[in-house]
Amino acid sequence: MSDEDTLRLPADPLPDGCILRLYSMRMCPYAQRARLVLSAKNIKYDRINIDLNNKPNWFFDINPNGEVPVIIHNGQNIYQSLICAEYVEEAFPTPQLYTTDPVSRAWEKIYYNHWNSKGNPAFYSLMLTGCLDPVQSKRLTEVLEVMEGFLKVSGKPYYSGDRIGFADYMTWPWFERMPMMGEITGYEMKKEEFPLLTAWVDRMWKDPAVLDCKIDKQLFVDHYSKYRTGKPDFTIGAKKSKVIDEPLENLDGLRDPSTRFRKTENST
Ligand SMILES: N[C@@H](CCC(=O)N[C@@H](CS)C(=O)NCC(=O)O)C(=O)O
Repeated sequence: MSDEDTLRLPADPLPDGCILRLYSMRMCPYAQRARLVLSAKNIKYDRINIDLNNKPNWFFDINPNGEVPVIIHNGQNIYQSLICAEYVEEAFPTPQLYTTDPVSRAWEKIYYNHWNSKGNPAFYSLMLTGCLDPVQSKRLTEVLEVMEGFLKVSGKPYYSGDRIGFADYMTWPWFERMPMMGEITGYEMKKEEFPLLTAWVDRMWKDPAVLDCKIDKQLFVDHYSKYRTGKPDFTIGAKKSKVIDEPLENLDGLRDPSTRFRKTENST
């Protein structure tokens, strides 16, 4: 079992050199947003993969939605991927990933918000059909056309301008999953239709943070094939499937707000 599959509590000491703790899940694109920003800033952190089919009760104390990513930094919990990523950007300002000019920064937000509000739902709706459903394919294509248009109008190589930055990292995880989408549904983001987006994807693949956070394509196919049948395996990629060593009842202390971030007597 790899260390990132050992369930450690929010208040447990960080491993040597780590600045914060990230609760994640290997295949999660939202957690990948946080990972990308942390990697781009060279921040050493303690990553812990949560088996979302077996969440310990205390996990709801650090995120009442029961979702990853969650960051624990200086005893504080931060959740929601965009908020986590912005938090990292603000708490660790160098290298700066957002553009400084207010207009450019506003447009970075417009770009990734478009993907977030329109692209994500279209992406998942098509993936869940498991085929080249014409309605859902068209829906995704329309979002990609807007994303292509953004690059065309700006004339820049990245959503963050002349260099890779915040908006690129917030959008990237779903584009990394496009080949998986092809395997599962037959959908293709064709170079002829999306030349600028295709060039952006090629450029993104050269970035060290993108490479650092890369997930094996076959793992994606295996994960989303199960996911779409309603039986996801959130421990996929772990060296063994049972990732929680400790009886769950020993981990319940943090349910009580007065013991928040403190270990129970039973926990190790
Ligand atoms: N809006 C949230 C979405 C996060 C999310 O949906 N994460 C998924 C994993 S990819 C999750 O934790 N799901 C909880 C579950 O399946 O029980 C964010 O941006 O952080």
